Amino acid sequence: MITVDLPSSVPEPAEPPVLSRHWDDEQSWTLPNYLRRNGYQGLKAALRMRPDEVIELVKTSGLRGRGGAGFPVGTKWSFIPQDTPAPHYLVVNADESEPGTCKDMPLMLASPHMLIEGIAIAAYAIRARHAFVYVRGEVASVVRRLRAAVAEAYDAGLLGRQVLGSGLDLELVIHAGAGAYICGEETALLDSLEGRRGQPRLRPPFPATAGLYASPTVVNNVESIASVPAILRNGTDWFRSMGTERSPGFTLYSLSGHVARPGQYEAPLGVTLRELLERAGGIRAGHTLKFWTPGGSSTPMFTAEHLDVPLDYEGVGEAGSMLGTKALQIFDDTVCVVRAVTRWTEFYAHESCGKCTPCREGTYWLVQMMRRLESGDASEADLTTLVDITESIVGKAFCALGDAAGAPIMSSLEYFRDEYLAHFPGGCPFDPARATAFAD
Ligand code: L3W
Repeated sequence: MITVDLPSSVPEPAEPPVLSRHWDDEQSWTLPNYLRRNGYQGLKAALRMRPDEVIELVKTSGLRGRGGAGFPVGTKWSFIPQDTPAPHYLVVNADESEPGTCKDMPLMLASPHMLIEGIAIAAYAIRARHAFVYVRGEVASVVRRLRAAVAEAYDAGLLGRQVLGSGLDLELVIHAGAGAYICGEETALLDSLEGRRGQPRLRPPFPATAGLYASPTVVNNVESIASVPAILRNGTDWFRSMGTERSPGFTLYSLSGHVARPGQYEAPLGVTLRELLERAGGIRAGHTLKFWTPGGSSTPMFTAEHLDVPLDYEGVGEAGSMLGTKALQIFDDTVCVVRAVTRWTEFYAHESCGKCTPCREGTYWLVQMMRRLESGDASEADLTTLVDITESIVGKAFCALGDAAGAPIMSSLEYFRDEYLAHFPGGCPFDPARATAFAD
């Protein structure tokens, strides 16, 4: 084993990009290249502090979870009880599968050591000796990249016994899932990691008190953990100088669909879609924005009226949606909203784990109704039935998947009820054969 000699640090600008600054560098993922970019300096700083001081620092930074809920990261770490004999675990949720979300995978491909460094800091803070990264099973290239980086880190003394010569012992396992959306739900993920079929557990108890193997467990998203090293290196004022008061810092937004340059855009929290679209070259030529999602299909949709809503947990929340995973799916005027919502609904029905009746049966019926509405073989009364079914799922399902299935339906009805009505009789007005049916 060699123990790595950390080079002295280089100054860092107080503006994004932070997470994605080096994505385009040649071989950005190797340990020597990461070390040249202040790599593992955050861990070195953390190891000079007491674990509770690290938790306090992350709390003060205001970093909020980047996986969908925006829960404060330091607060979650502070929930881990310190007085139990049970081992503590850290689990990174890398099961990114929310429709439109494509930020964690490129982050892990380009900067796997940023994640590993964040894991070592978080494990030190919560006194965990074992950590797991639960990666979506389909992305074999990411699994290979992570495993190679973990091997480099062990060889360099950045994982294993006495990390960087300190008292921290840490084993890290990269675990590939089997491609189920439900395993992105933290308790289903834990069941799957334990070798069972991935289905959500009743909460409480939350994982912080009874998680993996019924032991205190922190489950954090990839981007949340990868944001921690820069906070340790640069301090909480630096982090708080970006973003907004209650949603500080920088984050990765995934832009997909009808934009000129789709991709990942790192920006401070509180940026607007209008600003992001300027960077992404705007809506594709000759078309206008019709509707978009702020955080994947699980969040209620927005329209062109919402171009200036600040994309932070407050702004989006006040406008009636959720920031979610910050997956901005952009749809222009050529898209039939009923068709888009039908596809999303089919996704939720397919991915329902079947554990609870409202979601298992309800999403099946939603698909039947949406297909009927799309085909035009329906009447206005069917819209009432659609709402009835949706309301019997939302808030009554075992986990957030049921609520998610209802979000695009209810929000599309709010903004585009006329477009639903224009489908019957006869079918989709966007069908070229009926192109004049919805001309205005
Ligand atoms: C201890 C308490 N811990 C809350 C913890 C809890 C969790 C975190 C947030 O859903 C959302 C969902 C998706 N004691 C606690 C506590 N915690 N109270 O805080 O909890 P919660 O319940 O607010 O959210 P959640 O269940 O983690 C996440 C939305 O994100 N989403 C993302 C979907 C992504 C996937 C995927 O990629 N596969 O599913 C998009 O919008 O709908 O609403 O850690 O333990 N008193």
